[in-house]
Amino acid sequence: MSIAIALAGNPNAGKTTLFNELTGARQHVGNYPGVTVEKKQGTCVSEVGTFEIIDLPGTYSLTAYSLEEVVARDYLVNEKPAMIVNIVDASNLERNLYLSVQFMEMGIPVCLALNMMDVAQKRGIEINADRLSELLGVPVVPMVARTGKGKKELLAQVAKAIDKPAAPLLISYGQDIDKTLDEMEKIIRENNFLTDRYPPRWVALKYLENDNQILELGADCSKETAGKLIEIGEKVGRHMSATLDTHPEGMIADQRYGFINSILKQNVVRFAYDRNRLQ
Ligand code: GDP
Ligand code: K
Ligand code: MG
Repeated sequence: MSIAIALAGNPNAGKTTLFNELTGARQHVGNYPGVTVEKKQGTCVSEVGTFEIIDLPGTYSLTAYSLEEVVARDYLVNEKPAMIVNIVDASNLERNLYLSVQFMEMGIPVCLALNMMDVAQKRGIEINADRLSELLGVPVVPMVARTGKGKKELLAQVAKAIDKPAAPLLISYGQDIDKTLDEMEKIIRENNFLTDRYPPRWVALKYLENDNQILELGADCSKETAGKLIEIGEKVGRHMSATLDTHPEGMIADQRYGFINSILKQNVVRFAYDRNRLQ
């Protein structure tokens, strides 16, 4: 059996281009079970190993708002690929990392394929990939998927990182939410609530995000535990709306962006003087 690698990223980040580059003609197309979303799979034969690559639907987030997001998430949770190769558009880094952070929160090993480096360069955006890698704690490989540049290095990094377990990324969402997550996580663990499939803190986070799919699965698992979690979520929701004029979902998104920005500010991105544009 070859090692399964999920290729994931925002729409138009270059996923299909990289998929073709990695798998060549060794491809087949099917559907995800029960839905009409196309599932492209292919075999990548390389010096460092043979990998089964799955081209996940392009998404901007990992909520349950769209079929694509649910399909991508279900695949990751149920099939447990060895790794996610997360292709990001280097010319639009902040927005693309919003999805990356959510992959890392799930505790699946991630390798960032920093694609569109040619576009970034033309726009005068300089990215320190090593620094980004150090701060995120995952491999980061600069690429131009359209020309195949960086492919070899990507495969080398994937092969190197594949057996290293990844602890779920923990972001602080502010005192109110962090405390609530602690409380919810304890209940989730004590009751083995959905823990056969999902990391406990991730389930708690999804309850605070009002995630439809997890709410439904949770109600099927235990009405009593689900009820407790919803009550705790509503309590912090009322408190936050009274004191901060916000709600948990909004705060979680803001804090994810805050986390990303704090990383990007630490000598990761620099805007070079663009002579051509000014002349
Ligand atoms: P997907 O939506 O993530 O599958 O993205 P695609 O692979 O379809 O790529 C979107 C567009 O970006 C296509 O026109 C590609 O040819 C182009 N593209 C992909 N990678 C690169 C790259 O590294 N540099 C440039 N300039 N264009 C790229
Ligand atoms: K496309
Ligand atoms: Mg595509």
